[in-house]
Amino acid sequence: MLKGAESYWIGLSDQHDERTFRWEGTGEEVGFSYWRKHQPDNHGGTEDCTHYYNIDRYKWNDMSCDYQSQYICQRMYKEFSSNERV
Ligand SMILES: [Ca+2]
Ligand SMILES: [Ca+2]
Repeated sequence: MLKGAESYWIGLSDQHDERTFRWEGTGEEVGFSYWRKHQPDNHGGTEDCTHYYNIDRYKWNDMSCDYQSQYICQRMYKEFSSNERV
């Protein structure tokens, strides 16, 4: 990951219909787009979730959903362990 960059997931995915990005929850098609250049590229054929970095003008990139759950688990673990120390 780029230095100083934080990644944020947005609830947008094309898991059910490749190349059609929908909001998770409502299932509505996204009415606008703010993709980075050359994205979404569905890299490796497995990128169905969307995130952005707090740099690069917050532009979107599609990324593997597996990575998303991993990231969220790590975050929760960190918060949990820091609470424990207090
Ligand atoms: Ca995809
Ligand atoms: Ca991508």
